[in-house]
Amino acid sequence: CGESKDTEEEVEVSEAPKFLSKPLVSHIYTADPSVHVFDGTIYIYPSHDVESVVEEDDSGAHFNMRDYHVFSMTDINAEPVDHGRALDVDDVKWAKRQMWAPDAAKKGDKYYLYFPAKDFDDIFRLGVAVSDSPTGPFTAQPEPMKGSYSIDPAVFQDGEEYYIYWGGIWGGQLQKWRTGEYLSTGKSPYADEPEDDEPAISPMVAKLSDDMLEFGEEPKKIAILDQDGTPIKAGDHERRFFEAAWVHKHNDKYYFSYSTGDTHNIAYAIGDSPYGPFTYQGVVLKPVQGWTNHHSIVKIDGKWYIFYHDTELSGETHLRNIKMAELEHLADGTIKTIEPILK
Ligand code: FUB
Repeated sequence: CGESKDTEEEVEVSEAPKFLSKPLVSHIYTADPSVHVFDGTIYIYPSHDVESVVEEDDSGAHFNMRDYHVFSMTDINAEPVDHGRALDVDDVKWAKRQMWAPDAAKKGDKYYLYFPAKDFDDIFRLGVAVSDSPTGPFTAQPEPMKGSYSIDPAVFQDGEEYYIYWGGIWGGQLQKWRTGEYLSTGKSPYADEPEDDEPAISPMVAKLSDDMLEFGEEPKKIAILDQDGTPIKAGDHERRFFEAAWVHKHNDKYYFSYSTGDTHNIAYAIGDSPYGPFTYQGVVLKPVQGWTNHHSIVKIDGKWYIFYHDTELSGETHLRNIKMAELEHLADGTIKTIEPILK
């Protein structure tokens, strides 16, 4: 027989993080949050959205950002601290405009900021800037990464290796590189896409060079497959890759997550290697307020979180605010779909 208990069993109450589904930053507009934990501190590398005189178009010209601010949080409930301007377009020799979604990595005692921007021919390239501090200021390399194009770089560290993922269609120009050369057809951003029944445009991956400043190998296309092993088709807008690549690892599986663009989901696919192929699984985050959806997934103190953005503060698609929510991997390895709280 067991011991009778005269005291109530202690129940562990895990408190919801203070900022759950609330804007994390409200003194400036922020978007596309790439989050990392470096030496026990949480760092957020977002885009810095600004009012723009440039008219809205299908290429996203109204996302006319010109600098980056880095934020830090001592823990998941701490107020994010703005460390000021970390890099300005005027300090990047090759870049003309549109400093879109960045990411960062730490190797040794150096920090690397990866960012897309349009060059003086209005072609998106990827740049790298270096600092001794995770919050910058960062010093940009004089040239973009050799052979780089398109947008949304995301760096994933797997042991000693660092992989960079990137790409975005339509305004992100990835469809213009289908032949290996930039197709300046002058047509609409959708013009150079494959037919609906052809495989969708693939996001890209490459190992980074030892000095973290260039691709360390020939970039490879990433296959995103249906459950039956066939590539997701270009016409499958609910599931095909659009932009915002991110990779995280859980139970030795690689999770490739991304935005589906005009259907506004963050979807994910699972693979056994950082190069893929990745098999489509479902939706991580349903559409948020505003057209774009862009996220990062990170483990902090043993719990998984998704950082994302919406337009709660402004109601304008190009003036976004970053948020966070808890993310759950279910026992079968799938991710529980998150319904962002809409107002
Ligand atoms: O922030 C500008 C662009 O909007 C990003 O590069 C895309 O991922 C989308 O969020």
